[in-house]
Order: sequence, then C-alpha cells, then structure tokens
Amino acid sequence: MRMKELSLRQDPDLRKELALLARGCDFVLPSRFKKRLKAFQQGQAQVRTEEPITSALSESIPKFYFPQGRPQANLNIDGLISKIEKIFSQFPNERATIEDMGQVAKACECPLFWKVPLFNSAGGDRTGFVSVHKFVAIWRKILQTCHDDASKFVHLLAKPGCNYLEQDDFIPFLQDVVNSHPGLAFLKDAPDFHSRYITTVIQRIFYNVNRSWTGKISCHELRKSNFLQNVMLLEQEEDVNQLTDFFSYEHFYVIYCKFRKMTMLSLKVWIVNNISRFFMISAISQKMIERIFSGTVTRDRRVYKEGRLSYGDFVWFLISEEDKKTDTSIEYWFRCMDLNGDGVLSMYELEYFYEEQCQKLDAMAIEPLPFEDCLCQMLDLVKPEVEGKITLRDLKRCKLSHIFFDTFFNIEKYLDHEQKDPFSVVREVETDGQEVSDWDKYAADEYDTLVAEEAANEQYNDV
Ligand SMILES: [Ca+2]
Repeated sequence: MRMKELSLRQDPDLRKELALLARGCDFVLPSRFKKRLKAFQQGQAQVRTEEPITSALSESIPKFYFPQGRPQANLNIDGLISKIEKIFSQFPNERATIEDMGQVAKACECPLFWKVPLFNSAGGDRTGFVSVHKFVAIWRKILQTCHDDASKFVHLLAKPGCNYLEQDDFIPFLQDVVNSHPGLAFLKDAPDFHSRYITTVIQRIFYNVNRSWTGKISCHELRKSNFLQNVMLLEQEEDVNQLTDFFSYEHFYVIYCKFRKMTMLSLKVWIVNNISRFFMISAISQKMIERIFSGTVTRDRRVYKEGRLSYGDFVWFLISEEDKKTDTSIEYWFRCMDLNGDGVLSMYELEYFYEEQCQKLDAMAIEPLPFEDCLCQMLDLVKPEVEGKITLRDLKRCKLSHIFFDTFFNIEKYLDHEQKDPFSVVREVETDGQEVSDWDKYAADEYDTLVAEEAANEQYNDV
C-alpha cells in the first residue's frame, strides 16, 4: 500500500492535486480526482503486463500438462509409416478391406480390435475400403498429435471436433467384437442379441470409466481406467467370460435374464407401483424405488414421465444393488439417499429411509432397533469427519458402505448382515482387494442358477 502511494505521488499532475488536498482545499472535484486515479492505475497495469517474462524463468518450468499424452522422444514417424505402406502394398490396388484391417492395426502397433475404429476413421465404413494415401495421412496426423493409447483411441472413435466419447461412439467397435471375436462366434445366428450385448457392455464401460457421471468419457478418464488393457486382452483371451469387467457374455446373460423376467412379469411395462411386488427387489424399500424412478441416477428421461426403467438404466441399478462397495455404486446410492442434494446425509434423510425398514420388520414380527440406536451404530461404522454429517468421502473411506446402505433400504440384506459375526465382517474387509468383487460373485452364482434352471426345464420338456 505504501509503495503504491509513493508511485502515485510521482505523477506530476496528481502530485499537484494531492498537495492541494493536503492543504485542505476542497475545490478538487472528487469525480475528477477518481478519474485521474483510475487512468493512472490502468497505465501502471499495462506496464506490468507488457513486462517480458524473463527467459530464464520460462525455461526453468518444464511442461507438466499433457492432455494428449506425453510425447515420446525420438519417435520415428517415417519409419512407422513405411511399415504401414509395406502392408498396404500387399493388397490389390493398395486398398485395405475390413478383413485386411487386422494386419493394418498390427502394423500401426495397435491392439487387434482397434481395426474397425481405424477403418472407419479413414472413411472405410462409407466406401468399403481404405486407400493407402488416405490412411497414411490420417495415421501420420494421429502420431503427431496423439501421444498415447488413450488419446489415440478417443481420436479414432469420437465424433469430429469432440475430445470425448459418448455412448453411441462405441457401437461400431463393439459390433466388430461381436462379429469377429472367437468367444462370441455362437452369436452369429442370434442377431437379436447383438444390440442387447452391446448396450450392456456400453453401460458397463460408462459405469466403470466415466467417473465424472457426465456421459462423456474424457481422455483422462480413459487413461485412468483399465478399459484399454481389457481391449488388448480381447486379442489374447479366447474366452470372453474371463474378461469380467466389461466383455463377459455370462455377465450380460445374467443381467439380461433378470431384466426379461422383470418385464415379463409386469406385462412389458415396468411401472413404479408394481415394481416392489417383484421377487427380486421386494427386499428394496418402496421409498428407494421411488427415488430411483425420480430420475436422480438414471439417464433415460422417460423414467420419470412413463415410470419405466430403460434396459441401460437397469444395468446400472442391478450392478449397484449387487455390489455396494465400488465408488460408482457408493455414488449411486448416496445420490438416492441425499434427498435435498446438499452433499450430506442428514439425520432427517436417514430417518426417512429407516422408517420403512421398521415397518417391514414389524410386519415380520421382528422388533426393530430404535432409530437413535441404529444411528449410533451407523455413525460408529462410518466415523464421519464432521460429527453427525455423513459425506460421500466418509462412505468411500469406511469400507463398510454396503452394510450402511442395506440398513436403510434393503431389508433382506440388512437381516443377513445382522446375523453375521461382526468380527467376520471386519476380517472380510481386511482381506478385500485381492478377492473377487461382490458383483463377480453374484454374477457367477446367478449364472449357475440360470444354467441349472434351463437344464431342469429341458429335462421336463423331454419327459
Ligand atoms: Ca442431504
């Protein structure tokens, strides 16, 4: 402040006026004085911004932000391109068809299942082939601008001018997996199942990768996920069921059969009032089902208007219900329970959900724990950072989020947890991490049940 005053005093005009002011003269108009002061300050600011940054300073801070990946040193682009040209020279007229693209993908040092994105990016989907010139021009540009697999993959799949991936961007890539992966060969004669399988995989990709919930997967999100590693594994693993994070056919089958059973029971329309009657979710409270149908965690806008859950939204619901330990699942249920959306679960919100649990227990002739006691237990379990306020962070940190959520809206699982020895729960949590996830366990069990049911049906029909 003192410095500023000194420099102001150096302006000759101002100095005169300041001197007059100091002598008690009041003929200096305040507005004129202010105007002059402003002009002086602006002049100073301009001088400051025009000051050149010394080269020593700019050189000493290395670049640390690489949205397109960190550029590789000594990348021999011409060498890579000549390898691709050599592959193309084997094809008639130096044009590659979709069948040739596996070889082209390998020449580009990409995973095999990048072949359709590579083909389409050079216009192959429109013309039926790609020419060497067009492909090389596109690939050269990608090598120059995209420096890692994540940014290349986004560039290949995204719509022009977009630096993120939306759900429909994955369709051609996944259709190719269905068409050409040996583990899915049996689907050739069942085209009706293609789109269902593809929808399921897309939902699982967004569930695991799109951590921002925006519906747009960024390079950064893709880089942080294990999706591209799974795409790479597709090439080595003949059994897609081993790839349980995204591509498992068995997992798709379990989800789809659950959905079919539900919609068949509800005469094709899954109405909110009927939903709780169904066997699978009879354990989930009506209040929670209403929250899901309110549009809090669903993408399809019709859910609220028509009271119908789309298949895509059902995938999210089932995975969240059967595995309440993952970050996405914790966020899913937290959003549902946070009625006023302020980022904190208040005592009021907890009591709102617990009321229905008490009614259900009463109906089962089980004496419920008073809310205050239940609250003490839960606060002890979650140990929130700020007393009495449960945040998303608290739930993610506590590792017992599944017990917390089931206490408030899944009566069957709540009773299951109640019967367990508390020490065994702690042991389970401690050994968690290396073991299979709750979702994987559920999907494997359900698949076995479905297969057994089918076998029993066949036997019945044979007799
Ligand atoms: Ca709240």
